[in-house]
Amino acid sequence: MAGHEPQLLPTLGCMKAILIVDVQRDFTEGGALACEGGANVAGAITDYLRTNASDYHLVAASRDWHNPGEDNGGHFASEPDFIDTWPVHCVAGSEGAQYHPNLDQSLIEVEVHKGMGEPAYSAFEGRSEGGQNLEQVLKERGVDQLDIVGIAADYCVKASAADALKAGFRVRILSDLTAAVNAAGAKAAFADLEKEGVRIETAV
Ligand code: VGL
Repeated sequence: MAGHEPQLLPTLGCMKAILIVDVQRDFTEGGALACEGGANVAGAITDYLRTNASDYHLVAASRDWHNPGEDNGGHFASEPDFIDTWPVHCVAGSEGAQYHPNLDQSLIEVEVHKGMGEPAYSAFEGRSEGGQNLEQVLKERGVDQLDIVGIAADYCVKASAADALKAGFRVRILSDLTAAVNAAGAKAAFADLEKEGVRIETAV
């Protein structure tokens, strides 16, 4: 019998990646669309990744990357409502679009940009340098579980988690590694996502 045992372990279906959503200067204190606690979250993500790197097959990140000199499909407004319209933020190549300095960007292996000429809350709307979308990037690497952290909990983290579920990933949000536009909005978003099957946990 022993001679008939397969040489390779069966795929156990636990190839895990982490997605860092929009940890950019403009979404942190002093930025155009500052979320309270954003700078701390950037540092906490760095600490978490340095300690837990071996848990992850892939570290991916998204950046909001809007076109200069236009309203990006109505996403920018001079009198924003902070629900559907926003002040100018994360213009491609600008200082505000940079990763927050507390985030160690050397830990990021794949990046997608989103929002070029359009509102794009979900990282799954983004493209890598090679033109792949995030789902393709993750599935090509055999990833089936995705942890999500970043900013803003109630917008881009929420939309990314919903799309990750739709794409068939097992999804977990590490809530203490997120910052929100509106804390009550994030709480409601997490409650909705939990009902859909997203696990809401903490890193520490
Ligand atoms: C975001 C508002 C507008 C986000 C992006 O990254 O969550 N929020 N654009």
